[in-house]
Amino acid sequence: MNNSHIVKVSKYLSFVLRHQPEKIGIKLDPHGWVAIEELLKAAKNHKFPIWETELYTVVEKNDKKRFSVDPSGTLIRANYGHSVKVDLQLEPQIPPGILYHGTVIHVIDSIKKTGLQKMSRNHVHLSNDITIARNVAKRRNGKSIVLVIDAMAMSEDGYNFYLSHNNVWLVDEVPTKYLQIPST
Ligand code: HQG
Repeated sequence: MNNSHIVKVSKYLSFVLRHQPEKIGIKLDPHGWVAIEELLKAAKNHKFPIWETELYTVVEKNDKKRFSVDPSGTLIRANYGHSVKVDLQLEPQIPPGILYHGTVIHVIDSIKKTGLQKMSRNHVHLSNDITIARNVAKRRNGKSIVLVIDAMAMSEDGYNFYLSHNNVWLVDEVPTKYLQIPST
């Protein structure tokens, strides 16, 4: 199975399991799960056939652990990154003192005004690893910048943090006062 094909399958699964399940006529349950059988059938009907072995390769080998299969082995969901409304049933957790967010300098003025917002997703995504934050920033066009978040203070002030299955920290927003923005 060649890697570029696996990347294509991963992108396709991200698209239908996070953003537009209706495009291929599937419906996620309230927690984001869908039957693997239904997903594979729908993908095939929409001219993107996926072998079951490919699907499991993507779930298991994916660099960012984007997907999970439930213990029964019959359901699949995306672990994070949704724009469709789903309740991932994550419990609030105490975050590390500091978290990072990678972005690009041309959105800094806007971030200075409104803080970090979830934009089209269900959460703002943060990392405890600055290298990961740098890589998130590099996905975008423009000069990268990494913001430092005083997660400890936010937590003490009552903001809930959730840890996704792949170590991405999720929060509803980050108001400006908790942000340290390096000068540009
Ligand atoms: C920016 C990938 C203007 C924010 C990654 C970001 C991540 C603002 C963009 C995951 C803003 C949203 C998520 C404000 C935030 N004004 N811009 N007030 N507040 N922004 O893609 O964190 O490969 O929704 O800085 O690895 O970049 O898909 O969020 O640039 O974990 O698995 O608005 O997606 O994972 O972009 O990335 P995104 P993100 P996957």
